[in-house]
Amino acid sequence: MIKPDAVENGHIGAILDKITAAGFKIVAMKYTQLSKRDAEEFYAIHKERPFFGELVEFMTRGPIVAAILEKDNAVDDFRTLIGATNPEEAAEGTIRKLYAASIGENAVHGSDSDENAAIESAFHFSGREIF
Ligand code: FUP
Repeated sequence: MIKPDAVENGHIGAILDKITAAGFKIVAMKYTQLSKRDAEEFYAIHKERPFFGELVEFMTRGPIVAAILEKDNAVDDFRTLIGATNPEEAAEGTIRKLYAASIGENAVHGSDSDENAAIESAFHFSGREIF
């Protein structure tokens, strides 16, 4: 996902450019906005964490871009491309270093395993939206 902060700041094009330049193929994509219920479900794993309320508030405050990306070693390579969760710790040139302001508003989401990538893909897309 390209998160609401990056959308608000006009970074959709630059982020997609970095993603495709890094060799990812976009096999599904949509511009949409998460409801409170959507965000609570998507981030259910964090529901007991102190930042959960703020996370849901942030993720629902404006539109996002959801996409499914395909590449060999996609999960690890995408996490390398986006950088650490906290942009202050993200490597130079990573998407979060370039476009994120804080750990809470960190511009992009990437799946953390192939298993979660499949779950998150099904959360956003139906079979006929995937190419
Ligand atoms: P990531 O996998 O890099 O997206 O990071 P996590 O799954 O650990 O966290 C998911 C989201 O929770 C982050 F993108 C932002 C939010 N978060 C905070 O707001 N504060 C924290 O200390 C950790 C995560």
